Amino acid sequence: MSGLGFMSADEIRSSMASRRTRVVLAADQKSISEISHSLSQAGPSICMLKTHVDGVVDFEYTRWMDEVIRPARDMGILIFEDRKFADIGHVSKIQMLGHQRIARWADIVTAHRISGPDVIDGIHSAWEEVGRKGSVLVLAQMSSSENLLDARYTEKTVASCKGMPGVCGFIGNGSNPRSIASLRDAVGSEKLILTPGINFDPNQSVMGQRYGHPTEAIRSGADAVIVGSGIIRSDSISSAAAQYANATMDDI
Ligand code: 5IU
Repeated sequence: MSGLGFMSADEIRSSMASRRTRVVLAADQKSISEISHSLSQAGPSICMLKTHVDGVVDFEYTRWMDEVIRPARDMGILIFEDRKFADIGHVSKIQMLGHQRIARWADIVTAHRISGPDVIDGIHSAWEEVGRKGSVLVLAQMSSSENLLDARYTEKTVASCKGMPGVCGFIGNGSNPRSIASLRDAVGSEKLILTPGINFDPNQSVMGQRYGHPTEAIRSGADAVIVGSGIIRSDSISSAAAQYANATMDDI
């Protein structure tokens, strides 16, 4: 459907390879300046910046583009808005083009499979409308306790989405190496697996989050790990980011 095509898993893999890190920074912070600061500190050690733009209390489009998006692009870092679209295709398109103008700056967005496969078309039709291309990561597992994405849901999600050109991969549960390995078996080698629920210290988890180790996650089949608190809540964002990056690249 998209005249511009899609951003493929291979394009994303080569972007990650050129940066020599498999860390995605989850910049779960409430102001543009905090996110911009984390990006400037962690930048050399990350391959993607993951945002939750609806949590940014002082969001303003021009500042967002100038202080977050442009610096990330200048560093060759992909922008990943973790919006978790879940509505019908048409509404997801409207949301991509809404006041935050996600389609204009995000290279990758997340979506649930729950509403049907048309959510993927809705998202791509928004990118097409603004003359850009991107890709969708579909939630196949979650890291939070007692979530409802059980093995059967995971299997159906992967089976129905792994052949879709507009899907570059899946989100898996980084807290459990066995879950990642079984997801990799189902996904095969072409599509990406990114895993949140990653921290050197499992005791740091709050509100039902669960954590696994970054090296274990990569060894079990993840292409990249998503790290928030482990980096942004540390005393030195730059050295924590470098430590996580090393744990995803060393001797693996
Ligand atoms: N995130 C999860 N678990 C999931 C999914 C997304 O933690 O299953 I899907 C997001 C939430 C947060 C980041 O933005 O990944 C993890 O942050 P911490 O490393 O601070 O737990």
